[in-house]
Amino acid sequence: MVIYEQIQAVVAMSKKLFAVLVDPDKCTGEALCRFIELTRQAKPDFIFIGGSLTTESTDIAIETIKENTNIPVVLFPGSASQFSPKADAMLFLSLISGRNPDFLIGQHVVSAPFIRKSGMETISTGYMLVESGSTTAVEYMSNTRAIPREKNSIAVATAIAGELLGNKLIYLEAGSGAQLPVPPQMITAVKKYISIPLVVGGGLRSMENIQDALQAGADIIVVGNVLEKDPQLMVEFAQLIQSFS
Ligand code: 1GP
Repeated sequence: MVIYEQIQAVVAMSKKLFAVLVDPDKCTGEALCRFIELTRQAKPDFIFIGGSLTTESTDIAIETIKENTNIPVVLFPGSASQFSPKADAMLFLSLISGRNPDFLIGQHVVSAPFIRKSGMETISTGYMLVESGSTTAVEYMSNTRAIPREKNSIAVATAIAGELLGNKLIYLEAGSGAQLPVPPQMITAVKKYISIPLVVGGGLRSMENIQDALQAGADIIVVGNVLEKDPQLMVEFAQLIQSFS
C-alpha cells in the first residue's frame, strides 16, 4: 500500500494533494508530451488516467508518461476494460451514489483476476456523483443518478456508508467537464463525518474553485478537463495546492 500510505501521511500533516487527470482519448501525441512537460514544473502528486468512455489504449498513454516522468500513475477507470498492469496503483471504484450493481460489484469481478495477477496496489474508493447542472458523461455511461446538490444529508450518509464498507477514500465527483463543481458546503458536511481522505473533482477550472474546495475540506484535488484547454494552469493550481495550509 505504498501510494495509500503516502496519501495518509500527507493528510495527517493537514497538507493537500494534487492529481492531474489524463483522458487517454483526449490527451495523445503532442498534447500528452506538453502535459508531461508541465508536470516537471508543477510537480503534481499523481497522474490519474481514465475516462467514462475511452477507445485509445491506456497502456500506450501510461508507457509514454512513464518514459518521461517518475510521478506515480494511478488508474481511474471508467470500466474494467481500462485496466492496465503498467500503472503504479488503481482506484478500485464503487459508485456508491448509484444503484447500478454493475458499478457496485460487476466491473470489479471482471477486473479482479487481472488485478491480482498484476500485483497492483488497489485503493478502494467510494465514488459519489453529485449533480452538476447537466447530465455528465459518467452519469450517462454508468446509468446512475447523481446526488442532488442541496442534499447534504444524503451525501453524508452515503459517505459514512462508504467508509463503513471499508473504502479507503471517498471521492466527491461532479463529473469531468461539469458545469458546476461539488458545492463547498457538501464537501464540508462530508468531511466532518468521515475519517478517511476526501477526494474532490469535476468542473474545477479556476483558482477560486480550487481554493473553495480546499477550504471546505478536500484532501486531494483532481483536475483534468480545463488542463486540456489551458495546460499552463497546472502550474498555478499546483502552487496553490502545495502552499495551502
Ligand atoms: C473527473 O474529477 C475528474 O472525473 C476531473 O474533472 O475533468 O472536470 O477537471 P474535470
